[in-house]
Amino acid sequence: MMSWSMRAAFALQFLVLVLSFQSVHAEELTGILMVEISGLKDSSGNVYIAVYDSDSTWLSDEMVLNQKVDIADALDGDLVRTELLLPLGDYALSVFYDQDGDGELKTNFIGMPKEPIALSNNAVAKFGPPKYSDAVFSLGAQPIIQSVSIKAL
Ligand SMILES: [Ca+2]
Repeated sequence: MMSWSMRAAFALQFLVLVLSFQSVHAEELTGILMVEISGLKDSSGNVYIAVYDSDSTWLSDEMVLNQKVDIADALDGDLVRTELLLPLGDYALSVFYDQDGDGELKTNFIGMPKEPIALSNNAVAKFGPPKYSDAVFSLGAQPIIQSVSIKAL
């Protein structure tokens, strides 16, 4: 029969094992998303990349991540390149160039963007707002690149 202290030692070892396994597991679940933006006419100011993970939050303020990117810092030739680390899963991106520098996407009275924008998969609006299902992509263990072309509507 095991003594109490032996049992405690076993329990502790098991706990350490579980915890170390979990941390390894957590690292494996982070994916690398490279975002490449073309079509910018300015080499200063910022672009914002909003990351969404569901249809119900798509294009709302409830993004998973709202990444501000300094164009001058991220410029590589004609492209703005940046790298995002995200848990593995399905995402859609909305990117805009903050022309007036207020940190927000300027829209007109019916909600149409008045600053240059791009969506992942280069999804476009057809009869109404752009759809999450057109912009969604899967981020797995292998790094992926989303190349988007920013345009004024
Ligand atoms: Ca703005």
